[in-house]
Amino acid sequence: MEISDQEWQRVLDIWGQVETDLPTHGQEVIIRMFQSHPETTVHFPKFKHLKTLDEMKSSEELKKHGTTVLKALGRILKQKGQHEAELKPLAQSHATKHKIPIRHLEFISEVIVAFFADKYSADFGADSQAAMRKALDMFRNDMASKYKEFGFQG
Ligand code: HNN
Repeated sequence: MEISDQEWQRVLDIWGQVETDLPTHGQEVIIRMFQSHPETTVHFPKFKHLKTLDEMKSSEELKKHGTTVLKALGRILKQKGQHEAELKPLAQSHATKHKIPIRHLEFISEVIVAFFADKYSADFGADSQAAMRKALDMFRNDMASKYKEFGFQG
């Protein structure tokens, strides 16, 4: 899969806005994922007690986890595809320890694009959305290959 310099630029431009407040963005991504795909909550025993939207919004732990996820994703995206070093440890833990199906990585990818499109309607138009989709597709494909190296079919 080829991602052009211009496409990477679009991805990193929107990421610059996301990075102005990672905790708020991270919180929203995790909550949207839990709400649209409740099966993703099974990976998080520590969030099981969060039943309502208000409880999710008040959870500092959830916010902290959202920050962790977006920080890791930002580090990966900034490598513009040369992300082997960043990806490998994450693929290992998500394959062998957390056992996260690739389908769940797809859920969060959809959530990220939809949320940024809602929040940044002026700066994240169709071309930027397409570029972000390509970058997240690449991330997922490379995670899937690494999963297989670690013996997890994903
Ligand atoms: O690798 C690690 O285990 C370190 C913690 C971590 C990081 C840096 C996790 C993580 C955990 C461990 C949480 C803890 O120990 O507090 C768990 C249970 N993840 C999960 C579970 C599911 C999950 Mn993910 N992660 N993560 C990261 C970093 C990045 C990251 N994780 C992701 C998804 C979609 C899911 C399924 C719901 C996920 C993504 C997309 C990313 C961004 C690269």
